[in-house]
Amino acid sequence: MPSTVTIPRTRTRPKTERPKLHKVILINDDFTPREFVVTVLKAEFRMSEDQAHRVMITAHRRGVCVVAVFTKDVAETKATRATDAGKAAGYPLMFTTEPEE
Ligand code: TYC
Repeated sequence: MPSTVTIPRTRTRPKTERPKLHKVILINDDFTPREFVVTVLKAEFRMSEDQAHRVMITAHRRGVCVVAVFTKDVAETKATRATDAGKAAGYPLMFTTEPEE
């Protein structure tokens, strides 16, 4: 019978970490009409008129507003689609993403 005992030198960490969420951020500009911003927020982020108006007016007053948080892929796809909707209509509307702390 073998008389040695092997003790693992490294500890296995339980895999409970969730993927980091990423914020979609709406940036204010001086050219995109307010109503267009509201329309994009409703279409791309499934917001009600009321929610979309609140987010738009916050970005308008403060410069930026967090729209929502998603996994990295979803946040980037939605930010790109929403930015492209502005571009297609000739507006400089801009959505960016950043990881949550
Ligand atoms: N500032 C724009 C205007 O006065 C409206 C606007 C709001 C544009 C929010 C972008 O992210 C934005 N027409």
